[in-house]
Amino acid sequence: MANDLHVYDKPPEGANADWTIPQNWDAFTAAEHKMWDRLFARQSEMLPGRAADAFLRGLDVLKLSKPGIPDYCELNQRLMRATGWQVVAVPGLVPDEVFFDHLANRRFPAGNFIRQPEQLDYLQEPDVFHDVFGHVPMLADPVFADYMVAYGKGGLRSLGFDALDHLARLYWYTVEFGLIQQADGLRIYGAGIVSSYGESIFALEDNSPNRIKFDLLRVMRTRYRIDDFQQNYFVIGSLDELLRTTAETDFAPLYGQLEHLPDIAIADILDDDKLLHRGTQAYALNKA
Ligand code: HBI
Ligand code: FE
Repeated sequence: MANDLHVYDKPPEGANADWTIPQNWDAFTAAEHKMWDRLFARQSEMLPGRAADAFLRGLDVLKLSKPGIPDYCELNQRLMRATGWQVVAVPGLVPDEVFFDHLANRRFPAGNFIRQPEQLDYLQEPDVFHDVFGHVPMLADPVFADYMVAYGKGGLRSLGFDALDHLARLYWYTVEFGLIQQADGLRIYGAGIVSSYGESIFALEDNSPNRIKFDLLRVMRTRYRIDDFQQNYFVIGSLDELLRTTAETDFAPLYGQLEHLPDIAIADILDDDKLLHRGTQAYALNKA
């Protein structure tokens, strides 16, 4: 499948009204399956001791170590049994309301193409490796699975509040780039990290980024970058904490508060922050 940016305002030719398409697993070439295997081998080797227990359990329960791009018929049987979620194929990025509606109904939309060899470390649009290897293992965890449903429902409600930018930051700093404090140390669970070789090491071990205890309002005020490693990571104490602080919070008053609070610049540290590590920002400064 072509690998240009798929950003449309209506479902493309051949897609369903909800933007899903058939995975058409048989159409993936041997080279595409080999690309998956190459990325899988590189990531799975470095994740023990770095990825959250829930992520590693998910890889195991879903049998993602089977060679090749996963066939969703097979994957979904295991995922359904674990948490009632399923993976559906989409051509690429889908509109926000479509995305939220899928999540609210326990469907995770996954890009139906795989990166080219020259994009091994970075691509802008989520491909099947980022979406399935990065996101789906956590969806086999019952608590995280419920968090994602709550996020989808919250997303649909936010559309009436003009609050999408704030809510997107919550997704960014948890689902994509979240860290978790386990009893045996700091671990990664965000899909953007676990699907990236360089960032998996950087997020945990580099002195550059700030590591700050997760706070819902703080996160929703914090800008982020999409072009390079993050300058901040937010650390949750447990998946239960994450689910509780979001599922039990009425976001409407928060949105009201946020209207009057300024955004926080990417690497700023506030007096109220519970800092686990004050970043040197050496990495970002070297590039500037
Ligand atoms: N579409 N396929 C896909 N994947 C995403 O992660 C995604 C999307 N559309 C919108 C969207 N994300 C954003 O609304 C969220 O990141 C908040
Ligand atoms: Fe993602």
